[in-house]
Amino acid sequence: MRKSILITIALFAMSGTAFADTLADVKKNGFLKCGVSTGLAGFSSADDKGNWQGLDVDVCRAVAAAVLGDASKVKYNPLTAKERFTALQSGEIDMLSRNTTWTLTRDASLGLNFAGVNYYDGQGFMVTKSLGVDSALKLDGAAVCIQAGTTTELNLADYFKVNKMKYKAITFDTSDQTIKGFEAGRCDVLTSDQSQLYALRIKLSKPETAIVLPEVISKEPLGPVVRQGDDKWFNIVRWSLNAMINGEEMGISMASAKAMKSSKNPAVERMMGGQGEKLGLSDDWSYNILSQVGNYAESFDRNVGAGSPLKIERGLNALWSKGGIMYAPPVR
Ligand SMILES: N[C@@H](CCC(=O)N[C@@H](CS)C(=O)NCC(=O)O)C(=O)O
Repeated sequence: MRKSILITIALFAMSGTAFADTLADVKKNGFLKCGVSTGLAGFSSADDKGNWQGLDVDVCRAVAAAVLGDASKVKYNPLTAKERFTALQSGEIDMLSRNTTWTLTRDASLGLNFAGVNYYDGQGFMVTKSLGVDSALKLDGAAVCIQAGTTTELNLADYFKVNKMKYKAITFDTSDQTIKGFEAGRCDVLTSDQSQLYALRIKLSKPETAIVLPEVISKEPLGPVVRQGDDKWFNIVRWSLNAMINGEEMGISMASAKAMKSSKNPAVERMMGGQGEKLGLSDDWSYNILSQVGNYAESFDRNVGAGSPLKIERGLNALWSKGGIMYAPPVR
């Protein structure tokens, strides 16, 4: 009995692998189902009219531009940290682009694959100035506001253990609840990925009353995720992101994309045509990304960088050729 159940499960899994064709599904639907956060400024958040924007949203838009020729053909599905992987596993979404950290466990035991990194982050702490603490090492005994189902929970436990400190976790489901809990004084400190601390701080009624402590206690490479067993789709998501990063390196922007189409530079020529068929896409896949969504620098700037309220510096997320570690393999 048990054996037959196992065989059934194995066959089911194999058939899922053999027949999964997310590209065909997306084309048939005429839109991309993209999993995002429930609302995190700069990364994925919706305005009053329900228009989504952010660095993670731009990865969804890039994939829609590559596949459907139209960056606006995306249906956004807001997900909490706890819900996100199930939504992808069950097929409710075609891809996840939601400040999600690439780890061994997530890559190897959830039936999912990370297609790249669109933001190199690290976990930090935010406190009110009035707490009078200038280092995370002075947080022994603190009550900590944190979000359930995140790597943040695990890193926090490790950090306090290694430094022989105690803490009390006050757990929430969404970032909105977490920041409200912090503002209401439910905890002494809020911990999350550093970029998110800045995104949350601007939601406080008096942002200047809170400070981010200097310690960065983990590596949080954030990136888009797809289901295992559909390599064609995996490649499309991976190379849509790579097109944005390579676009920055080659200086191809929303404004210059059209003119760059007739460039005689061989690398730019390859970038703007001749590669689509290998990915199962039309030849203007990358032109559609760069002309409609823009390159990585443009997306970074308007969503989280100098042109946004967050004003995050490029830091690690600068191109490898400019002192950062953002590096995409070549289009050739
Ligand atoms: N990168 C970490 C943390 C991700 C996470 O969900 N962080 C919260 C902390 S603010 C968040 O972004 N929430 C957005 C939401 O509630 O939808 C992970 O992948 O586990």
